[in-house]
Amino acid sequence: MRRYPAFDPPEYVSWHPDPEVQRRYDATLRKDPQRRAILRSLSRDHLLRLYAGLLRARLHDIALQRWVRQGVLSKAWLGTGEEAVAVGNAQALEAGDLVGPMIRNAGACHERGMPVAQMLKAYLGTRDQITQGRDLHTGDPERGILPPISFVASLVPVFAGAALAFQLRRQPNVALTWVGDGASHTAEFHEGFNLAAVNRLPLIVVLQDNQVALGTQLKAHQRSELEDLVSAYGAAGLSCDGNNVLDVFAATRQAADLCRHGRGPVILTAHTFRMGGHATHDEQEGRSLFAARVFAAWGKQDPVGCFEAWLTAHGTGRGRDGKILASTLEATEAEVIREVDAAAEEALRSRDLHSPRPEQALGGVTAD
Ligand SMILES: Cc1ncc(C[n+]2csc(CCOP(=O)(O)OP(=O)(O)O)c2C)c(N)n1
Ligand SMILES: [Mg+2]
Repeated sequence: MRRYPAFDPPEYVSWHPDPEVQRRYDATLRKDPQRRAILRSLSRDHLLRLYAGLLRARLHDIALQRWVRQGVLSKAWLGTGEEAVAVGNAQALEAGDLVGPMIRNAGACHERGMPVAQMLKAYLGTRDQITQGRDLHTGDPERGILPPISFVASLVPVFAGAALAFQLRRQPNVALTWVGDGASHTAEFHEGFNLAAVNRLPLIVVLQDNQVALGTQLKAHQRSELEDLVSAYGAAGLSCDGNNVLDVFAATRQAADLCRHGRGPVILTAHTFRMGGHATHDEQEGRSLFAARVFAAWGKQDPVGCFEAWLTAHGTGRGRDGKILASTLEATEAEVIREVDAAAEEALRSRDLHSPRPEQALGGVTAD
């Protein structure tokens, strides 16, 4: 992909594939026979959809960063470096499944069908979107995307409830939400997940381990392996490489399959890394938490770059026709750039035309 020196983490600016990292990327995809079978069934179009999803997530964040730099926004919470988690999870689900993305999982919103413009309008607080200017947390219930509130893990009990509804109605759907490594210590996570475990509900909680919670490193808030957590609940646990969109996709399909066969809930741990600050305001502090070599190592695992390199080397794996040419990826990228640019323009127009009026703050606060 094109790189953006003014906005990208420095490790991404002159990114090129590292042979050892790419070897491990491919080896991860060969490890589990069930995941291999899931991935073999993916068409060329599907692979390109995953690629477009990663780009959309990266460019959505770059649009936000640009606005922060220009003073349009005061700050933004980014998913840079973690795109493969939300995108791989979201694209692996079926119609009728429900997602509840936290703010770092913006990729799940657009990959479940929400126009990028709607997402950007939520950030700008315009009237013509779901929160009508009250909150930047966003979603679209009609598309099966429940907007979160800012309290981390508070969607876990809500999603246990949604999963219970699926079970009672004998609907073959799953409810999927995300918690960070830090949020896995909250009471709401425990209460919600325990309820789901006892009732074998079709709930997937993706434990997005980006190694840090605000300014606290994982090792300062977690003694055991995150994967050990699930044994306390007697539930199923899976883990995946959170920088490898195909591994995330296949693991999510496995988790959903368990849930659809009455063997949920599942904690799916995805290991990844926050390539910056908690938000744009503490970029430097975020960087000072880890040695430069840690950023360098994760930088080589850029989820977009690694997938791109894998696609051009392997594609569908079905002979010459399966290979995906760099020119095809470039054409996909050009389309996504146009889409996100147009979305940003539309959102800015809305800011001018549809700012909320002060008296509107009092309406629509409670349900009638
Ligand atoms: C219940 C609750 N406690 C504290 C906060 C303040 N807070 C916002 S994000 C955050 C850190 C979350 O870390 P993690 O769960 O690892 O998610 P990440 O930000 O790394 O994606 C905290 C403590 C909050 N939003 N909700
Ligand atoms: Mg975290």
